[in-house]
Amino acid sequence: MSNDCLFCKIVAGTIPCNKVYEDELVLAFRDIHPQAPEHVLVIPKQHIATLDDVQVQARAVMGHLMERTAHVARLIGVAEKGYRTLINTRGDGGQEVYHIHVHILGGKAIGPMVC
Ligand code: DGP
Repeated sequence: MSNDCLFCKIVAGTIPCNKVYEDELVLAFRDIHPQAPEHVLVIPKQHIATLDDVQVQARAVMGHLMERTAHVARLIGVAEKGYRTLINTRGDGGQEVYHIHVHILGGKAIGPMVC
């Protein structure tokens, strides 16, 4: 846990969230500023700042994060029609919260990537 990390505080329960799914390794909750009808963030409970900070030792938790992301997409009902997953990394990648998270965006046709 990192004391000055917003998402670590959500994991610890000191900041509330609209929880969708939780197990021993990951937490999924609704994004506070949704960019689609369904917008959920899936995070590891372990503090990892960015995708660039993922070490070999975190392979198991990252594999679990991806498998559970698909599970959460099914839970919120977007799997059948499809959805976008996104990990923003550092400044040019548009990352605002430095605790790695997968965005799940769905509930509408999102269309091709535009940068
Ligand atoms: P990113 O730009 O990839 O770092 O996305 C961070 C997301 O986190 C952004 O879509 C808004 C969301 N967010 C920021 N603060 C909070 C919060 O306090 N609660 C929740 N649920 N989401 C937050």
